[in-house]
Amino acid sequence: MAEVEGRLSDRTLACLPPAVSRPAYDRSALRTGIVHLGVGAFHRAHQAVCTDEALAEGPPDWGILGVSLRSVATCEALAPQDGLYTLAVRDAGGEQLRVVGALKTVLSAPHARQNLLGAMAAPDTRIVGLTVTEKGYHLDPASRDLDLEAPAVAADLAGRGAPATIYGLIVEALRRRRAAGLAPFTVLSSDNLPDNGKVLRRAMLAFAGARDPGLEKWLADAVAFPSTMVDRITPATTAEDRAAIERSLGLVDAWPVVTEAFSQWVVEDRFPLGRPAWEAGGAVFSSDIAAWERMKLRMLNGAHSALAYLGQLKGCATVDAAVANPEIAELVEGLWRETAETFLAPSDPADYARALMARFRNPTLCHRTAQIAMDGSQKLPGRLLEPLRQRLSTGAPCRHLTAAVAAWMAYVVRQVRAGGAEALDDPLAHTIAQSVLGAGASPASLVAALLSIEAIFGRDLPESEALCTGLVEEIDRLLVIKR
Ligand code: CS2
Repeated sequence: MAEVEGRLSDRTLACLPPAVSRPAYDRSALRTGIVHLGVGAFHRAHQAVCTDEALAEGPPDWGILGVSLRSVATCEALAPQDGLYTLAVRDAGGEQLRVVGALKTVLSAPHARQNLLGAMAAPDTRIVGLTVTEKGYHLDPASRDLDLEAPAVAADLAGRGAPATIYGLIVEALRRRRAAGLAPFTVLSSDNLPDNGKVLRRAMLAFAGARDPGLEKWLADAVAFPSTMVDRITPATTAEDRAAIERSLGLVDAWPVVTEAFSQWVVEDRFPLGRPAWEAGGAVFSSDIAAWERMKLRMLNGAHSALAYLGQLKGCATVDAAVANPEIAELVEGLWRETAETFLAPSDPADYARALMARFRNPTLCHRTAQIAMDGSQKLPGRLLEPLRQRLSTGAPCRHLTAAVAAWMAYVVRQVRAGGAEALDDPLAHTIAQSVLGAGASPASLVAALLSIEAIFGRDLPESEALCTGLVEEIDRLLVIKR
């Protein structure tokens, strides 16, 4: 096969095949209005695309400075491409390619902390966005309070070295703005946390208060933390995706993003310094984010976690393969029936469930169950344990929610027995592994040991006899599954 020559960049945009859409605005006029922390695939498939649409219709003030908080890989891939990358939208109808231009610059925080802080404190910057995944918030998963003792948070608080966490960076940038007489930027979380804006505000105030009570007061009075619900299924890009996209482009793109056609963004409209006209990209502004967010987090993400763990146990590597398995499909449908009764739905949950199943069946995404299975300790509480708690408190049946939690338990037991803590990709891997290895072999002792991890299950759930009995029955069955 012929080698692709040349690389995607401002200079080569004109060489793209006509079927590939490209930025419909003058990129050389872009100014940085948004600094976005966590420039992974999800941000590039979602908010950056909405911003691209807004830039095509509005002023050039909302270019994005995309920041990798830990790795250098995204920056090394995108900097030579002037921040350009391809979005491949795939469904049964085929694939549509589009080059997105909203990222004006990309940088890697570990190598450019002072530049980053300078950009966050610059007058043009009006929004600091975040997609750093649940663990990037360093919360106690059960209480959702900031863990001031998490090593990275404690290091930032003690001022050891340049700030590295979202708290250290944002609070330092806000301190500089206050000292310079500048209004604060809006802090916009787009992660899958219940009440993401409120929770981030509480954690940020706790951090600022531990550092400087005067700054905490300013933050409390002046900084807006709108809540959001974000949705677009975006699997990690594979080497095969990259090679196929390069062949279609006729140019090298070191880090394209693959996603589905569906995209949804519901945002609370609180941006004191203004915002892009994201409506152009389909964003909806609402004062009631909670209803949207509960439905999405408990139905889409809850089902995702359930099918990922059961899928892993049954040897289903991708989401579409998992939902093709009758037992997994039954679990997902049952979970939806139980969970749909735990929130006030903004639209008909049965329609929402049907649309979700169609999205999960998308055969072109190859969304890996192993990717979704990561970080279970951070994901379970909002997705599965909150609806479970609600139903337990009213005595409502919880068979499917219980089975989903049991699938997580059986999955971690299997991983730990095979490879210890290293076999788990989770910030609480060591705690989970200790519980599993310290428990006896019986299902009852495994359930008791895992349920006693307070950071995940709180103090109340282990006390529910109905839950413990249900979990023991399920685990007993799941642990004998042979792949
Ligand atoms: C998934 C999400 O990996 C996961 O935990 O459940 O990333 C999911 O694909 C997105 O939230 C969809 O909007």
